[in-house]
Amino acid sequence: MKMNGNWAAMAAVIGIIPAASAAEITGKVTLKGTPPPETPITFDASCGKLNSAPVTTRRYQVGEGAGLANVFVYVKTGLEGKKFEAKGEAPLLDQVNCVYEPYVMGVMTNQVFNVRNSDPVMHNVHATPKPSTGNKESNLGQPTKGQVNPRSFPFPEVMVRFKCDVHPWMFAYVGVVEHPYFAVTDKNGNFKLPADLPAGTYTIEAFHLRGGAVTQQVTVGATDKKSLSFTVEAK
Ligand SMILES: [Cu+2]
Repeated sequence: MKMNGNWAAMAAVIGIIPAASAAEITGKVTLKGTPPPETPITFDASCGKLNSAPVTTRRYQVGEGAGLANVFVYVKTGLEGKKFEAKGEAPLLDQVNCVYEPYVMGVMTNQVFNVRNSDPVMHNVHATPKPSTGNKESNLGQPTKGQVNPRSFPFPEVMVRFKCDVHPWMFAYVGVVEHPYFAVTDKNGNFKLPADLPAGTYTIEAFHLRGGAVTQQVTVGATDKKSLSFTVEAK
């Protein structure tokens, strides 16, 4: 039996070396009730050329099993006093065919994310944080296709609204928190928080722009895997 190369892996499996914290919280957000119908977007001439199919607002995007998309799920309390670094590539807030993509995303405080114009028309990226948070309003003209500008926010805020001053139908929302333990639900309402969550007791909030916030408490050990269900009511 070969020992050297596999020793660490074997030791971890049989529990000699403690595994790194790997609590994992996944789950699903479902919508209860019937949401109001979405509003068709009336584009101007230049944006209309980029959109051959009809586009609507994205207030309630509901998938399989009443799963609700674009819910920002994050650890609201339980990580106070701990310091975290943002990992991986800078997130991207794109503008594609005169619509922000994604509609909802998350970043850490002070994490640089990129804002891109992928369209052959001018956009004006206007961040409108709540003044009480300490985050600053900013206005950024992006006249050129392919233009990329970095942005960041120093203070937590769920959510910072972005609008476009050229196109009044364009909105996006960025959740800013002090740690990396957040996710946005996919088209079927599923989410998965990053898998290296420290053991602890947490308040998890599922925040939907229209339906509001739902919270629940969860306690996870270092290697626990827990699945949470949230229900948001249509308003
Ligand atoms: Cu625009």
